[in-house]
Amino acid sequence: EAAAKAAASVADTGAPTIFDKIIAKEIPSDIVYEDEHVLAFRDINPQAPVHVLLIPKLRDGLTMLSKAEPKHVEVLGQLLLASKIVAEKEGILEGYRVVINNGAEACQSVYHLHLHVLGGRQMKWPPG
Ligand code: DGP
Repeated sequence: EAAAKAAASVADTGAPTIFDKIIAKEIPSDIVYEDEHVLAFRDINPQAPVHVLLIPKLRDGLTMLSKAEPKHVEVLGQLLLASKIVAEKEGILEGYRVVINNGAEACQSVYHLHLHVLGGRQMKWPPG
């Protein structure tokens, strides 16, 4: 938890993130789904049997959801639609959770918008 807190305190500087290297395939990732606009790969620190991260290939200022503007509407829709494709591929269509952590208080640690697609176990509510 201390590590998560430390990571979450990283500010939104707009600097490139590790996800740019994953998109460029400069560092390996376990890719689940990819199309022209989005990339889905397994989280390195899974919190459920299925834990996939879904990101726009072009960040375009979307370091975090709170930076969303009207010009992002299309890619935001593409991400939600792709989350269904990921859930289908992972066999969890009947129950899964989609999470976006926004900012340090929500434990965001990577400032490139990403959806967490979680499933494969009974999820709890409220989240921590
Ligand atoms: P968040 O806390 O919402 O910013 O989530 C960032 C997630 O990114 C976190 O669950 C761990 C994951 N992550 C960080 N670095 C890497 C990496 O190099 N590879 C993969 N596959 N996941 C990563």
